[in-house]
Amino acid sequence: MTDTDLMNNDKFVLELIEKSEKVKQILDDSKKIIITTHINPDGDAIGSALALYHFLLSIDKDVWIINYSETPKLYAFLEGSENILHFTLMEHGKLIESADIIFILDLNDLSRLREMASIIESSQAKIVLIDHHLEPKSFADIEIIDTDASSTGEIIFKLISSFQGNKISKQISESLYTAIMTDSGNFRFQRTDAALFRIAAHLIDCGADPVMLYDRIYNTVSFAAMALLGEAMANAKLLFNDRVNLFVITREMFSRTGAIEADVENFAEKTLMVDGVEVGILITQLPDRDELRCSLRSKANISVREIASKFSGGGHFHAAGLRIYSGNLEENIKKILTEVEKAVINF
Ligand SMILES: [Mn+2]
Repeated sequence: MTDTDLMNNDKFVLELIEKSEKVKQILDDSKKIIITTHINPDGDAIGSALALYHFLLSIDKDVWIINYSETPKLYAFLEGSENILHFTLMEHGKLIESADIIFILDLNDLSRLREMASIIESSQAKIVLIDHHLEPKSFADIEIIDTDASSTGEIIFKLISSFQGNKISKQISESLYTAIMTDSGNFRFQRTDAALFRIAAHLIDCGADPVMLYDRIYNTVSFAAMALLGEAMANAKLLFNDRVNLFVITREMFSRTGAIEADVENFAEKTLMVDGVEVGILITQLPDRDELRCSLRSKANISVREIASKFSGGGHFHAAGLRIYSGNLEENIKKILTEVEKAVINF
């Protein structure tokens, strides 16, 4: 299969070729490169960062991945994840300021970098943004954005292929497969199509092990996490003519089961498993601080991103999220349900 076969029928390709030419130009003059991604990184964020990291190392660059949040343990098996740095201003401020290029992955708003944002803004480095979220804010020197992509990993695959052809290393293949698998909900979400499977198949040809990767990501939860999911499901509520399914995870449920915040990662998808449900809501009261996290999922033509935006949240049409930092649980649930009800009634 040639490079273009994997990118065929894709209106994004021409744009990508042009942008990758620009990236190539700035790479030629650069040595110190930083890669970063959003707070609470998911599989797409970590997998994309690692794939780009391995690629840049292979072309002899000095590369650091510096993230505001720690890497979730779930992804610690990926090669190179042990080198991901957990940001502190003291340790990494100077390094970021003196970088030649900063790659920002899988986000469309600098606020998702928290305190790293202002240092990046004051850096002389060229900023390259690679992302697939809707309605990006413009802040980078080069922006490679494909809102039709399943994942940032899919875009990184195309970018790396445009540089060196699509023969890629096992490390990069595993990272990219993880990125694509997790952000497509294990090849179930809307943007899963034949083209995505062709990329996945190619990554398997290049050394990614789909059985092992599935097992590591989806089949390795703790007993406590399973118990928490059980409680969430046992207490789920169908609302608004059974079109909405609500999971609420309270602080008490965390302490009763012994589960931790990271265990909730894949719960949101399960809200949509019920026949007839169009919107799934997962509300999580974080165990250790005053913060309510809400993940929204939808089927059909309901934009949960629009609902999330009412609370300064964001994301994708069918998968979005928001956070609330004050008020009591019951009141906040009511506020969220009010907005969900409007969206469901209007549809
Ligand atoms: Mn993503």
